[in-house]
Amino acid sequence: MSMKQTKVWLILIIALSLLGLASACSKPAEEASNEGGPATSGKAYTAKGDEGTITGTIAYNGAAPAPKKIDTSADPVCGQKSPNLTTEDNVVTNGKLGYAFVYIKDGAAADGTKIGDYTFTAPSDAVTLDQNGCHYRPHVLGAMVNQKLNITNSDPTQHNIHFTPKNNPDWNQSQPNGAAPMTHSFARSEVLVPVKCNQHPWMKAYVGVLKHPFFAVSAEDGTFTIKGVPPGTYTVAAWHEGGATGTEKTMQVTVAANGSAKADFAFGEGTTASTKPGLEMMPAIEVPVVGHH
Ligand SMILES: [Cu+2]
Repeated sequence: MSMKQTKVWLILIIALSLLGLASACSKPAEEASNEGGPATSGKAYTAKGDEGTITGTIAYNGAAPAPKKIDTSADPVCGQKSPNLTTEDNVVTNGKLGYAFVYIKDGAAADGTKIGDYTFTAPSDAVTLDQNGCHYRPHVLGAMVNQKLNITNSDPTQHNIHFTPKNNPDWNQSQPNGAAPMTHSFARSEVLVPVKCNQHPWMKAYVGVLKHPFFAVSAEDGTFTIKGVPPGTYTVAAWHEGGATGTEKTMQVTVAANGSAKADFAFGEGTTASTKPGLEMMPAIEVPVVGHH
């Protein structure tokens, strides 16, 4: 083989192995699921008028860990405005759990189209996350991918809002007292994005971000309603914070045309997580909260 031929062969071999590497490294196609993917692919869903609802109640069995009083002495403004601030990770009233995030996790409409294969347009109305009394209001909220999140500071002190997502970029902004509202949005779905305040370490909130509008947060009496659901069979998930990543439970429901399906969940004593927990980090372990006074 001449020098020139060897060179050609070498270049060919290098080019071929690079090609092989490139295909091995390229990411697998985006799965048509509700979590993780961008909101672009799929066919637009148009309401047919036969949509139904999913309603339910979130129970908390047994004695829930009592809310703990928060020591806000690090910022006198907080102590003055919210002298009786307590933790909100277990808001239980008469055995019913508030601030559980409920959503359609998977499933398909009656015609077989997977819910993740549809695209839904985010509402033009923003959802608001208010920093008020040195805690977030609401404590848990839902938003669609690319829906505007309005962040307000209603306190006479500075806050620092810090989203710590896994599927979306980190976002960390100071908001002095009297500052104009800020807006943010998430380009990818994520259940759920933790929110914290770098100024007041006790401040915690969670934002559930989905590609579709089928989610709700349980009210103080544990109830929730998800409206406008295309008839079909779905996996509904309920997430409750606690431990490192929270606990998620799922169940199957079928929504008939113009029908209403029930999805009642229970957390607490004698219940086990039925699937991977939210935030997709830890095995499904319920971590007991200890040390309440
Ligand atoms: Cu703060």
